[in-house]
Amino acid sequence: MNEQIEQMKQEIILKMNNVKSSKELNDLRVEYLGKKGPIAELSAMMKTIPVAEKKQFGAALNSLKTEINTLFEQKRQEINLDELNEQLAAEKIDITLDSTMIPVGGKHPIQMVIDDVCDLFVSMGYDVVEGPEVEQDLYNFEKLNLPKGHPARDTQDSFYITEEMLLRTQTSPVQARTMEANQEKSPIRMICPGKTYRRDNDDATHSHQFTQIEGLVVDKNISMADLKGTLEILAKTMFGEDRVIRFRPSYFPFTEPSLEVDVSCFRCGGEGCSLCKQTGWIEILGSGMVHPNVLRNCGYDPEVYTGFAFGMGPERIAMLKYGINDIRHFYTNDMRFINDFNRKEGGNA
Ligand code: 2U9
Repeated sequence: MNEQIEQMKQEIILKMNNVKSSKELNDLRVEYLGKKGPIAELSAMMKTIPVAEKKQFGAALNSLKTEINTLFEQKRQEINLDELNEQLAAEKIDITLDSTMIPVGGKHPIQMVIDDVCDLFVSMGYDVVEGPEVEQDLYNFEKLNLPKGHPARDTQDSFYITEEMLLRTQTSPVQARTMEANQEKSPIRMICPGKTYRRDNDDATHSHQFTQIEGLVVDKNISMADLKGTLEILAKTMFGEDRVIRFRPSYFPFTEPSLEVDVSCFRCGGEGCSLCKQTGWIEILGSGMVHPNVLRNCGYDPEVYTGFAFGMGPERIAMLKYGINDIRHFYTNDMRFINDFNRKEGGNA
């Protein structure tokens, strides 16, 4: 009987050596240790064993069971480890691979100009205010001293949506709304950047959609000296410390007097060159003292309050600063143009 037990043990060890997976090991366990397996059969034989041999047979059988269980447990641990290593190898991620370089956005040159101007005016205590691009005729024209039939409306050929609504032709309605909404009629210092729209045939110097930055100051005792000092700081900040400005008389319906502002040429310093068309001066802005009608239309008493306003086109400023010769470059998204402005490659790792 002991021989039979030893034989079975050797048989199990032999089969166990060929086992490759936990499933095969389980199958082998069921085969030998299951209810209908040979070990169960040996246990059942206990009944038939003569009493004198029972003790020794029982001990041999128990030792076989213990040994076999130990062998199965060892093999199970071995297989678990192998399987875990296989899984780890299969799921391994090679983090040494180069990351893909993807292009990341940079600032558009128009936004650079807008940000520079806003930063300057915020540093001087101005608020940056934005407003609707779909605007009422009332705020785009009427309140700004441009009643229906006014000839200056023709110079701002507009995209009307209905009789009363249009795409704003300037950012000035934002100032008109702000003045009107100011119940206390307290002083105003504001700067308004934004998109504007005029019916125009696009060419190198015209775009039906463009941007504006306008500024407005309203308070008691505001004079043209305040306007000149403010615009001098603007010109020096945008075009260099050595710049000086000059005023030329002009006409805008919303300002009186109205003034065009030139800056001394930042390329030749005023000597005369191709950029300034040999004049030494470059036009950069329109400005003026707020027209009394505009103050009144927006709820400010022109006998008590005065104000100055100015407006500029960021496209023109960017074209001058960065030597761009066609306004359409700003809007046609040619990557060769866009990449010239501060764009960087960035990784995604
Ligand atoms: C209010 C009162 C007055 C805004 C002003 C200009 C002069 C001006 C042009 C510059 C280039 C427009 O983009 S552009 O073509 N603008 O010359 N704008 S004064 O005056 C205001 C605005 C709002 C209530």
